[in-house]
Amino acid sequence: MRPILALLLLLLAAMAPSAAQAETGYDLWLRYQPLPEQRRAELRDEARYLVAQGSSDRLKVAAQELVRGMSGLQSGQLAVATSVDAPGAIVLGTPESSALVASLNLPLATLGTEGFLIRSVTMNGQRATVIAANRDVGLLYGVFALLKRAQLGESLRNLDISDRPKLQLRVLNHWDNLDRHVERGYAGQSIWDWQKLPGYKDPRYTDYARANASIGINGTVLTNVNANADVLRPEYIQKVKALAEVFRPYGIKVYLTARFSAPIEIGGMKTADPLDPAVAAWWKAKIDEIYAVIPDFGGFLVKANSEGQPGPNDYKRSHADGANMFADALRPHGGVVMWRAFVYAAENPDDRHKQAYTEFEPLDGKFRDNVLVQVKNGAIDFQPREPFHPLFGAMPKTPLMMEFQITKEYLGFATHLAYLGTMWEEVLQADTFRPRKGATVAKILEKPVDKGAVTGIAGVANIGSDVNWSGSQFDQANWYAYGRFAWDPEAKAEPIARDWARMTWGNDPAVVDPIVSMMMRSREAVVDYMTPLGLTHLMATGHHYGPGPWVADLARPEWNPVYYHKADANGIGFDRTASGSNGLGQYAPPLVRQWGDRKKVPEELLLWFHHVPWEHRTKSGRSVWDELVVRYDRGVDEVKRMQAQWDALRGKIDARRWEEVRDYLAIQHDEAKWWRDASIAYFQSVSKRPLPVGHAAPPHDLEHYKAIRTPYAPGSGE
Ligand code: BDP
Repeated sequence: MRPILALLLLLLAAMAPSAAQAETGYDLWLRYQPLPEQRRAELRDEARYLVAQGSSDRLKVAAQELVRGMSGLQSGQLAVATSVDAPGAIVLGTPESSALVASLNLPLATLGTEGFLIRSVTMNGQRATVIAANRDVGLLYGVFALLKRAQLGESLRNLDISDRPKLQLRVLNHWDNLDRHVERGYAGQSIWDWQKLPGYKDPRYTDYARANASIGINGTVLTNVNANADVLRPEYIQKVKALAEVFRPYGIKVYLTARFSAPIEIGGMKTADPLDPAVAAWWKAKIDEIYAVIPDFGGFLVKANSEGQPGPNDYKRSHADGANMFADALRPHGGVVMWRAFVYAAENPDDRHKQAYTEFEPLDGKFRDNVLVQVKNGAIDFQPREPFHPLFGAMPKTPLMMEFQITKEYLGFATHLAYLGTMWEEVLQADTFRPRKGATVAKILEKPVDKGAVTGIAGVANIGSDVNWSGSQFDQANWYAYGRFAWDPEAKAEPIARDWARMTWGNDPAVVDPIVSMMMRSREAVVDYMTPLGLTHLMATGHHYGPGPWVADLARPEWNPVYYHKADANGIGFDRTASGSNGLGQYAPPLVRQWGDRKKVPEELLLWFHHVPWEHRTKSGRSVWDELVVRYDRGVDEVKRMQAQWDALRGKIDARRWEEVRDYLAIQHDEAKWWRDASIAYFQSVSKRPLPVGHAAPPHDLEHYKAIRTPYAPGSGE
């Protein structure tokens, strides 16, 4: 072949869109790849042109996204028109912005400010699809809903869809520092390039906003809960303003973390006492200053008197005193305070599980109405499995906000495939029995405590500067699922996984089915190889990378894994019943009865609530010791199964993403084995029992595992 021709062919091959093309994961679930030929032709007929009526920035970005998405899926530019005079129009507008929409008299009254309606209609005698909403932001959500249908290869005919979010504040929490280090981040540096802001607005910020809008996220806290007061300085407020401008058309508000001692650190004051009028005045002036620059600023997230952060307790004031000071200054601007309930104190010898409840429950009714108390899903700390936090249902007069951790600090960082949708569904569907049976965590979050009271949810982001955004292809699913649960806390993990898989990897069932099955079993695998049967917090010190169940020498008792498992020659587990710490007593009576009984407690919570002898019979008939070993092995085996399923997808998925996942699964397998071997070696040194038949001894002795050091693992020094 002549060289010129060869070069030309090479160039053409590089340009041709195909499944074999190297995808990086940057496009997330918004890939808009051409659909298969037949479906593409149908879609061209269903969506032939766009008529967007209105002039706002939000309508503009909604229209842009629709054109971008449909053009990609149809493999041809979607036309834009000003009137409906041929079949196949997509009409976009609110009754105020669009005469066409107004003429239809659509039932929009129940859709609120963020809901939308999509309907197949006849307009000017032509077949059309209308996307309508009360406000422009609803149009954006409607566009993404229609695009999702199209991405899934579903028909756009005979549609009658309406939807609205069940929670008002659907927020990401970035644990990002101003030097771009992300606390517990496994996806590179912070995406906020503070040094180049406000002058340079990285286009990535827009893609971030698009991705978030596509799943209904409407707020983002830009900075770490372990806060730095510098972000409140005027030059940083300008940088925050620049981000707010990028996000505004996408319906996303910005929030910041407020360092409680900021009046001292950047205000030159002697005190940060919330009841000192000069302190309150300083915050009021600061808040007024922010709103003068960012009129739709969302408010503050505050971590106070927790893990060394300053707070109102430093001045013998309560959390309510602290939160209310901010709330009063924010209220005139419509801002909120998200006040974290994640507190536990070194000086407090009581079970860590109990401390947040003990401190916050008596404050019910004492917070201003623009305060939300933000509660982690479980009472300890984002572990692979925890029972729901006992505060849910226990503060009926206070808006409680759920806090999930999307970044997998305790579930294998970026490399382990662990779909968190199943964990979140488990927590959200848990029955609190408060005030009565059926009051699930989801229902408590959804129901405003008062008419007009605010509701919300927060997720600790797993987003960074990595090209694939989240550190791994599969961790994108957790960002996606978080948005879906934030929109509808009663959603189900399986269909969410399926939607994500189809949009991310393609609609071929031979690809989707194995991926969904891997995802659905993945979190339980992590539980099995890290913390089976209700064990918890056995990770190595500081960075939490790898096992450390033997650690017993840290200053604070509750920093040591031995505090959580309490294994000794007789048995294992934390007695939280009335004979122990009575942490269980913080739950409603039906749960106290069920979980307090060793025979009735779900086995996955056994060692969370009970200290049982090693020979305690589990449901399988095996002793708890044997069952522990069986579960460690089950976890490792599950990872092997995932590897086999993934291997079988070779060639069905673009090579770069496939190889990345293959390599990550290999790392996961090695680390699952490390967890299993080290944990068994340690617990056997305590239980002094033989391994059940058919289960191999760890290849090394305990000293070997104890000697493993990974001082530079992400998270060291945090
Ligand atoms: C812990 C993390 C720590 C966070 C803390 C929090 O290890 O980095 O600062 O949660 O939520 O799990 O405040």
